[in-house]
Amino acid sequence: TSWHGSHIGTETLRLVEFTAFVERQSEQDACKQQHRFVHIDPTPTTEPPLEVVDVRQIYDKFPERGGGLRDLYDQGPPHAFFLVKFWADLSFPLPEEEPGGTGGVFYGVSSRYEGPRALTLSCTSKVCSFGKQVVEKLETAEPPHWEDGRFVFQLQRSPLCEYLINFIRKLRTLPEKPMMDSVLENFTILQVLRDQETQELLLCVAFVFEVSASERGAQHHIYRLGRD
Ligand code: MYR
Repeated sequence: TSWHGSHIGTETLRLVEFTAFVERQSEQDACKQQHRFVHIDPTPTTEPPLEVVDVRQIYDKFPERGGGLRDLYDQGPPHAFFLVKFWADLSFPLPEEEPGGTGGVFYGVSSRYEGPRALTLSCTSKVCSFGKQVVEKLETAEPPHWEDGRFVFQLQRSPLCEYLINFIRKLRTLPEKPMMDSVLENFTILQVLRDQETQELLLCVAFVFEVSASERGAQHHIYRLGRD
């Protein structure tokens, strides 16, 4: 069926674009320098269908019970569950904020979704360390606008939580990629998108991470989550 394509989405909601970034407003030139840690861009529809990963393989990377991944998957619908492996690009040339400096560094995340229904879209993000939730962020998308025959939902420039900013800063101080990757083995993020009024689950995306080899830039691979 049409929604079983190569993208993150169902018949009601599709992820179009996702970016986590850091930006520095330079004082001399009013221009912003942006570096993307991770990025999912609008995918061409010609790609092959997604491979399936068994959701049980990643249960222990997230809280399981009490609204965790196992409970969520039990409630379904199963075709709304996805896994994204990111190879994050942490090799940005921006200098860290100097102590006592003017700051001017912004860490943010922007995402865009689309679908046929006008609804109020809520997004819950759980940041997990060793499978335990350390941060939870609840947001509501801007009211959707109608564009080219579908509704477009945006969560623009949401500030990254302090925990993640510090995590990225510490990760960058590690000397080698294998050390960063072993820290990242225990770091995951779970996002759940719902229709705020009905609480219907529209999408659930589990994120796992490695760092990219510096010359390759950010990469990602998308899977669907299944269970037989
Ligand atoms: C928050 O705002 O802190 C929670 C929501 C985070 C959304 C996902 C951000 C992806 C972060 C990528 C950072 C790369 C770490 C290796």
